[in-house]
Amino acid sequence: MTDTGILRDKLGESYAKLDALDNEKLNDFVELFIKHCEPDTVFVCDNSKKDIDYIRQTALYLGEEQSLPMEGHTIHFDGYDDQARDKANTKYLLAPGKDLKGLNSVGKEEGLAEVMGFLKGSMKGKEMIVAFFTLGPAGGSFSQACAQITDSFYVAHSETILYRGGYEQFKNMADKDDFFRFIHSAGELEGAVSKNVDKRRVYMDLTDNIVYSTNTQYAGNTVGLKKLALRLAINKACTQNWLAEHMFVMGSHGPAGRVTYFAGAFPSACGKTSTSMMRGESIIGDDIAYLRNIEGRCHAVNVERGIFGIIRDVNSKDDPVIYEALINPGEVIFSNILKTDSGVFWLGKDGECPDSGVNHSGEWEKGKKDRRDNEITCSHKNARYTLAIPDLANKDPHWDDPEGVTLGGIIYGGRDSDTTVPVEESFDWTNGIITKGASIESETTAATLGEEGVRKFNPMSNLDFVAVPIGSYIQANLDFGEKLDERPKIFSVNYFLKDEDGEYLNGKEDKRIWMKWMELRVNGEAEAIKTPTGFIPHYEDLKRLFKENMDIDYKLEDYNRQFTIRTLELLAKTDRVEVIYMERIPDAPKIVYEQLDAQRKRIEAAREEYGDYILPDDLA
Ligand code: SPV
Ligand code: MN
Repeated sequence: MTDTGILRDKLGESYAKLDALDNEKLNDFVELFIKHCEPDTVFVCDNSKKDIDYIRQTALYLGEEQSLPMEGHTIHFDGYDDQARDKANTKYLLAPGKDLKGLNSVGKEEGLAEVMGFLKGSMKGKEMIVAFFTLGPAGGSFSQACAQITDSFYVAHSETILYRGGYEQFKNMADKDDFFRFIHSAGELEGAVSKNVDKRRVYMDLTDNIVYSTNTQYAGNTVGLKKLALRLAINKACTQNWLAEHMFVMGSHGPAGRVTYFAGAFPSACGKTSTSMMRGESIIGDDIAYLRNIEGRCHAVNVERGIFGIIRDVNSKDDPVIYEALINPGEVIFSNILKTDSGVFWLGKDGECPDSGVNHSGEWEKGKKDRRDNEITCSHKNARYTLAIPDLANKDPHWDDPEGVTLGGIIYGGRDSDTTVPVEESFDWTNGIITKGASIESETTAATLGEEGVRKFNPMSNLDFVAVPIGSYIQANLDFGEKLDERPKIFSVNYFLKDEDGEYLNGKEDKRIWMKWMELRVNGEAEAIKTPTGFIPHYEDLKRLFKENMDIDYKLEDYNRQFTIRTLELLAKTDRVEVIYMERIPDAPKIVYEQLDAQRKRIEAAREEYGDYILPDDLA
């Protein structure tokens, strides 16, 4: 039974807001963490403008954010060693008898004792915030209720931008027990940042749909509705024949006003947001999508309503739409960039970087080094901006449709300097899921702590978030497609091919052309060349698309270099992926090996006939 005495006492004026939701499980959750974290006061956010303003103002008042000269803009700093998702300390709490086959886990009892130990008394002297959101548009088949408790006004503020308010949904819930719960405390602070990052933990309990996060502020570790909820959703989706994916959703604008919808999964910092924000197309979401079978067709929604995007290299040339949103008035939280008296700066912004200012390392000047003698750049490579999609000029008219949009295509991307072509269509759903999605290897980036540039296996770009054994997750993807009457086509893209001198083989905006080609393929309006690994574009089609869309004369020589079938590298990749499945994925479905083996045989046969490096024309 909930102790309404302690709730009334700590919530004060907020009590009526919680009471109106009439939800015993929610009251118990709030009470438990009031007793455990010992906040001075508790604020309940009912998603009214007044409450959202209070959260924003308090983030400023407490110094978790600072205001900037541009109207609506604020800046937040995470601690110097708290700049990315902490994969090592993000673990599933494993109930006795459960086996997650290699996923990072800790015994439930032991893990709970540890994280609850860190949370004990963690809100003394602070105010606790209780806030409600929904994942996916409210009211449709996709929507998932969530309750967040946090002592960070920056986290709560971010959530009011990134997610749809859920207070009303909590009032009208059909099943009052069906909500995800997130408890976060930044822990002890030093200035405005988490002091004890050595005690940073993100522990997830899949049985109770609750996530515990502490001693961190970086949004990927703290904003419950983002990557923490994705893990809970993947677990739920796998048992209910839907998919929770690390995907953008966007509209690609084809001939005669036609719009074809695509979802795309790319590892972090591999061009996912900039693809979804591409010039000339329209955005629905940039990071997380749910996919459902609705009357035999694949529907997708953006789980979020905002973007927490990487700011590095966002400039007027490469990302004009985002850039405009970042240099004009409107609500934006910048994190971990450089603040100066004359404005803000980040790596790759238009203009010259100032010599000094304040950044995630404190007072900064050019050449400053950290404790490990590494030069500190003006902004962190994983520095970000947070803004709302409804504020964007290029939002798709269907961005908030309760039943989502019907997908024509699914795209898998990755950072690959030497193996796969810039764009390729798979033979069919099964082939695409296995040889494109489940075979992604991507060179690591600054979005997670650790070394950069190492080729890492990352099935569906979702490895960091998969909450069920990988084999079952792949099987769930296969089954999902199997049950559709109309399947989206599956493509791979690679923006990161390099030549022998390490120069990129493609311009940053070439992806616009790959998108146009995929749009035509989905609608049966372009022919293709069959390779051992799928279908690639004809030169003439790309030449026309480059001219029409970008006024570029695309050279045959460039096409040949980009679309050469690199059989040696492809064979090596096929072998590497097979070994990974054999060694690390004990529950891999048999079809994985069958598909990889068939692919190897096709590559070998082509190699025998045409040589190690095959020009597209040889296969046409
Ligand atoms: C990513 O790293 O994939 C992101 C940002 O989208 S985070 O919130 O850190 O997950
Ligand atoms: Mn992401």
